[in-house]
Amino acid sequence: MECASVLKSNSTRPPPQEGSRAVKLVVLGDDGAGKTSLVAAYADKRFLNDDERKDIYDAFSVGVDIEGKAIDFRVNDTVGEEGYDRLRPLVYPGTHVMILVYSAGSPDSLRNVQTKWLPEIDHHASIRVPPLVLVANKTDLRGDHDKETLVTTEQGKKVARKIGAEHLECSAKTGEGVEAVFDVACRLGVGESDRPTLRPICRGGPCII
Ligand SMILES: Nc1nc2c(ncn2[C@@H]2O[C@H](COP(=O)(O)OP(=O)(O)OP(=O)(O)O)[C@@H](O)[C@H]2O)c(=O)[nH]1
Ligand SMILES: [Mg+2]
Repeated sequence: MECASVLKSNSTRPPPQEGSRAVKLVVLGDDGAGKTSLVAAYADKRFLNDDERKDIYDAFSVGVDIEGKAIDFRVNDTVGEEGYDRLRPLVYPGTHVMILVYSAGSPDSLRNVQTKWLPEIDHHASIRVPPLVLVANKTDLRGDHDKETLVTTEQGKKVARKIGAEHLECSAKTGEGVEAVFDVACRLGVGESDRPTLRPICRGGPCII
């Protein structure tokens, strides 16, 4: 499952320049956390309605400039549903950075970061674990006072520290924070794509080389 090199025609993002360095991003996390909405908010700068939120964003490339370096930023959306547990890892090989999304309105989705997503990443990454950006999406829900089950920034940061990830917050709905999420991810990915040798896993326990 390699990344397609085209973006939807109505995208506001430029296509990658020929010969630019490829940085592969995989976006994963619970079913309904808002991965596809987040990817679309980045690609097209708008919030998708229910009819549009199909799998049209599963893989695309955009041209990004990071400190004067032209990057072919390959964004891969995934499906969180359990039924895709065997199919999803097919996209992992060659990943330079991962965005792990949870919903600020779902404590379960944050819990699953450690119980489901980290084990899955570790299992399939072999000894090369890419840098992770843990992202709280749907922060707009914090303004909804009828919503009782919210995740605080502190709770998210605590998990991020435990798993050795960057922590960022955004709302695909309002667009707030979306640009920063992908900017940080791309920069981490560029660093990883520069890395000539394998990196040890050092998540809490002893380093394995
Ligand atoms: N309030 C709010 N709702 C959001 C936001 N992002 C996504 N949603 C809603 O959350 C639901 C799930 O969004 P998706 O983008 O389909 O979630 P997903 O993570 O791609 O789900 P799967 O593809 O099934 O794994 C939809 O009803 C979206 O409209 C957000 O930032 N704020
Ligand atoms: Mg989706």
